[in-house]
Amino acid sequence: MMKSMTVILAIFALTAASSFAADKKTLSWEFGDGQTHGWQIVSGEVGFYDGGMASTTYETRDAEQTTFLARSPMFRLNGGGGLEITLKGGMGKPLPATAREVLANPHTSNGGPMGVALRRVTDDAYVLFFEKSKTHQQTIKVAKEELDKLIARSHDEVYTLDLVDGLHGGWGHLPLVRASVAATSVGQLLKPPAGFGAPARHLFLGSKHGKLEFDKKELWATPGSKISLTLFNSDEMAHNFILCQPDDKVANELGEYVMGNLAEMIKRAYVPSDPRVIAHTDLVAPGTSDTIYITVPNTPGDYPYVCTFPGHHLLMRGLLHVTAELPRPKVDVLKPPMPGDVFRITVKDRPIIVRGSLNGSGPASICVGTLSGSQFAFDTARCIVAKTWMSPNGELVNTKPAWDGRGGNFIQIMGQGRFSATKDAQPLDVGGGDVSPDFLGYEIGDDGYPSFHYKLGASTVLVKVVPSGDGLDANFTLKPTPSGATYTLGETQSIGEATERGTVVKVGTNFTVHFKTK
Ligand SMILES: [Cu+2]
Repeated sequence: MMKSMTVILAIFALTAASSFAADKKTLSWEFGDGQTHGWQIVSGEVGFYDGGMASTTYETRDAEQTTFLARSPMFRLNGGGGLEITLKGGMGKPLPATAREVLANPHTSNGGPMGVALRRVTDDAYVLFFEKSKTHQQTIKVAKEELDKLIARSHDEVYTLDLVDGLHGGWGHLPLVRASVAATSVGQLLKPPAGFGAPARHLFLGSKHGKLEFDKKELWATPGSKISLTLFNSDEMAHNFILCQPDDKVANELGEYVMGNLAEMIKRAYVPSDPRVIAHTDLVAPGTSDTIYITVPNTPGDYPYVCTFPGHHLLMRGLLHVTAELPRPKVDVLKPPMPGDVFRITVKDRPIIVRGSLNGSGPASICVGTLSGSQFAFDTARCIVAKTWMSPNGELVNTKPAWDGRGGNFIQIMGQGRFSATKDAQPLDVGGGDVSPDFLGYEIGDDGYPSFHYKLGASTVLVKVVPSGDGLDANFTLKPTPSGATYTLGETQSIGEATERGTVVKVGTNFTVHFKTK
């Protein structure tokens, strides 16, 4: 009886902790008015474009770009619904696994990552990431059930939405038109004390309900850095967090001291006066949180943390790893929250364009799915049709390997291969010898097919590939007409009467190379 009385007293004796009572509201942001609405510009410069928030910079196409990263206010998912993002603009490479990998490349060239991620704040992991799968406005929805899986993993996780655009400039931007998520803002819980400055990182810790465990048994911080640590308590019992000097016995010894000196310890919110205590929260009552600000020790090591509420120290503990290099977090939720067939891109009533890295065609490939099933990949670096394939059911590519590899793997063609250019092939020669094509960009015509623009020597080159007869026609326009321009035929190709592989055909202003695919 006496014991339970003291526990209740202790709860009422708490100092001012912040209540974080979860509502079922939806946080939503609309950027059509040219305001950032509390989003922080972490990298690059913000601009507003096409009804959304985007990077302001307009660098030269394919030149080095400033990586743009805009970050929403921090929030906890509240289970009241799903998540919805509306994006315009282009498509880029998949996002890496963490925000710090994005920021490690403040400049990107030849195509950077593009998309929106749900970032777990404590370890910086992109637990869900959203990329556009088409080049027009697209709304990506995540159902409540998907977000509930994240909540089940930890009630006490805090997230941001990160808008990443490493591929703006001439390639087009990635304007974020609106975003909404069933979540509760938590930024107001964080108020660094005067003179502390802005914490380099925010760590969030919670409890596993009914288990007497912290939701994380490991945390990471770099030596000497300034961090905030918030203990959320959505459990029914009071908890605290005590960070200790590296010492295997300290958690047991502090816990036992509290148990043996309850009368004294109640007055001190169960924090023993011990030189091994580096930092601690208040005793945090159910439904509240407490945030502390810590200057991380300069000495690398494993610093134990423990809850010293009587009896909790045996189970409720973990280690803060102080290391110069933060590890890549284990991200167990990588699946983009879209229908299962999203990876296999199929042509319906309009040609489809998928950009990515394709084996044999290079990292700057543009795959085009035509309405006839004759598909091709254009290698923009070399100004060539690098591959053709035939897909009777209209499938174009499978992007799943690229998703799974976070951009490190190739996308796969779907269908039967017909033509593959050799590694160094550059069939169009304007007569200047070893002149490299300079890609100026592509535009999509009213018919949905792209035309590719180049400067090659003194000429501009325009290439448009469209389905024709038993395959594809690559229509070339050269201005001014270079004297002595030639085109060397590959397999299954023809120009006029010439069909033999390796034939060098002299070409003029307009000429067509036919690729047989059927
Ligand atoms: Cu506890």
